[in-house]
Amino acid sequence: MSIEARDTKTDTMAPVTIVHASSGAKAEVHPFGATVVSFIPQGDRGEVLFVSKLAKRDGSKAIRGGIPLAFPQFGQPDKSMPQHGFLRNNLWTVGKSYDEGDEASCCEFHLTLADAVNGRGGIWDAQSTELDCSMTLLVKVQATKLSTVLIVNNTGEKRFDCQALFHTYYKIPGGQALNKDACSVKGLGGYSVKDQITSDTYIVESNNVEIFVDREVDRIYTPPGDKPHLQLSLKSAPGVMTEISSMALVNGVTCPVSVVIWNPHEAKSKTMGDFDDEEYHDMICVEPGMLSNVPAILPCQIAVFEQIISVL
Ligand code: TA6
Repeated sequence: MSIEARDTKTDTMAPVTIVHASSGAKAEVHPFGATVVSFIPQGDRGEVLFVSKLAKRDGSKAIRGGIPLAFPQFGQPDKSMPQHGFLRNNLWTVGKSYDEGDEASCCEFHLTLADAVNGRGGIWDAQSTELDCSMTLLVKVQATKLSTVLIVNNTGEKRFDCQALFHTYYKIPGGQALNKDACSVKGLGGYSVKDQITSDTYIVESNNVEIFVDREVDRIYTPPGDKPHLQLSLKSAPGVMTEISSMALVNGVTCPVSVVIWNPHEAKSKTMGDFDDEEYHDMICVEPGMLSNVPAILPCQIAVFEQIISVL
């Protein structure tokens, strides 16, 4: 494995490249937000993730693309807190890197609550919080897999409720995100759906139901009780498949994993300064999240939340 040389003293914002030597697969992680901004697996698939050409990479705002991290909440129910929480808008520390035999090449990233100096708000406000926690993101690169594991350690004396989500942006080649034959998601049979645009609610009839982008899509899919682990497939182009799986443990107990599917489509794209007006043709977000029925993390306990992206 190799981590490309970086001058950690002067260049804390330099991205880290993790190379799985035997396969040539590699990932790039930006320390700002510990945001994975690239995954190129072995073979001729090329780049799996999408990052907007207008994305800010200077720490002025969360990176528009790759795998931004949402915690301690999804969305912005409390206006004093930044949208999707404070992990993606703070500078993380690059930790150790190591190989797991020839199986995987790994690198860790760390953030303590005290280091999260940008925008916390709510019960996490720097001036008043009684809570404490520390975060580790483990990024594992294998020949055809990328795994991200978010570990939240309750280092304080009080329990706290939270949500966590991998806000993963997938690249759709050839600008075909709105082509039903090129871009779709399957495998969510039995999930209950909340459409954030229309407020419609319904149940996905079967795993064969194809979910595609025909307008602004912003939907939360919540698993039925017997499906805590997420396992779905994304078609990015005819014959180009990605398996996405996710599981979570809180206080050592399985926590259900929901998934958000989002594409801003034309109108919303025009409102985002760090996203080109036409880039909605080039991406789809498939976002595993610990969003409902999440137990409070107890003092001295941890949440472990993993997303595995496997290219077929
Ligand atoms: O994941 C869907 C969503 O909550 C959308 O509502 C949209 O706001 C998107 O996240 C992007 O949010 P951001 O704060 O990154 O612009």
